[in-house]
Amino acid sequence: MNTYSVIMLGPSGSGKTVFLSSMYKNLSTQGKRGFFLKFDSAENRKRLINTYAELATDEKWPVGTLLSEVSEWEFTCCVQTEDLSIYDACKFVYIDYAGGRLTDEMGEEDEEFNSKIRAADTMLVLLDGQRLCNLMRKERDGVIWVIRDLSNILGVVQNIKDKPVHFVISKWDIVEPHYSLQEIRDRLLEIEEFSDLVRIRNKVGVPVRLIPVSSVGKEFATLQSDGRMAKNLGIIPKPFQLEAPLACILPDKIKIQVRELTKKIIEEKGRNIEVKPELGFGEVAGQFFGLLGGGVKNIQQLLPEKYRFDENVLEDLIEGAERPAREKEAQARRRTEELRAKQREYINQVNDEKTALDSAISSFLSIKNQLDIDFPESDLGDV
Ligand SMILES: Nc1nc2c(ncn2[C@@H]2O[C@H](COP(=O)(O)OP(=O)(O)OP(=O)(O)O)[C@@H](O)[C@H]2O)c(=O)[nH]1
Ligand SMILES: [Mg+2]
Repeated sequence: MNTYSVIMLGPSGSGKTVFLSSMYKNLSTQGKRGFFLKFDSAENRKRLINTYAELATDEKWPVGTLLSEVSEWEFTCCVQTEDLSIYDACKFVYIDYAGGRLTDEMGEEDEEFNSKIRAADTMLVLLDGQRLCNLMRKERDGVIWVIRDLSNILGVVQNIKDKPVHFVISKWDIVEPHYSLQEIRDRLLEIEEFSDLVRIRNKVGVPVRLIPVSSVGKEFATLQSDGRMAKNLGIIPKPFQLEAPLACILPDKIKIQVRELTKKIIEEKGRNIEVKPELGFGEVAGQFFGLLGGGVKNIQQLLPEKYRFDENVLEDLIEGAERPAREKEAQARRRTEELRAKQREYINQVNDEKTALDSAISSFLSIKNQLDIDFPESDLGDV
């Protein structure tokens, strides 16, 4: 089965473990979404479900991940058809490290950690919403976060230039009443290390996003004046947008794959064409089709096995990546309707692993499109 891996990076307390447990709980049933996640290992399932139960019902928050603990969570993404048959589509592996590994002095180079990063398909970088609030309010904790935590993480991310980077703003429930995503984005881009990292990726066409999420939703937690996060145990958690980072993995990977293929073919053919940094993705894809002749079918055959999706799905993925991030709202809404209709079509055709994956991808595209509508500033491609 195709497996896509995500390495989670974020300092201690940024919300990685809580995010994972809540994401799993939230995505473990299909609902209208068109896919769901299941665990192969009963032990892991129990561990994550227990963390979630603790999160939702105990007075205390789940304890931080131990330095020695590296958790790899393997989820199978499944699709259930109208006659209730279930098909596996692909696997997602999330690697959760103790945040302390990034920020504490570890002595020697952590070779295992480095090789995990190199092997991952996507980087999910948690930016702590609470610290972002400190930063916005010009508080000392915000400065400490920039100098110590953010700088460390960007140091790790900057060495890896070929993977999508999803900056996930955690604890959006406590940020949202005070600041908009645009304000947070503007403030982050004032930090040179951050804006440099984004610009370098934009030059080589590697997607970078800023995605706000909340693992508990509004009203569940209240930030105290001493910085403690108190729970309101009478409130049921209503997680917000936890599916968005997962839904962006494959659309963003395809974007990189097509650009790389274009470059390779141009080189092989010895053509005197340049894949210029300022070219939009649509133009790159256009060059590509022009060089090859024929349509998406050619791309399909050249892609690595784990990205060789159905032609129509690839077309949707490419078209989705081609759209300017801030296209007109009416147009984007129309596209959502189209994608939903397609999703229903795909789900009716599922009869094996491959068609299940095609169907799951059409669900991912709907979610990604909704993110583009709700938070057009989430795509950092225009920086
Ligand atoms: N308000 C709010 N608080 C959150 C949310 N997610 C996490 N928190 C708070 O942040 C704390 C740390 O979350 P963890 O998931 O344990 O952090 P971690 O990144 O796994 O930390 P380490 O395991 O130490 O690396 C929690 O105990 C909560 O107090 C959220 O969505 N909203
Ligand atoms: Mg943890």
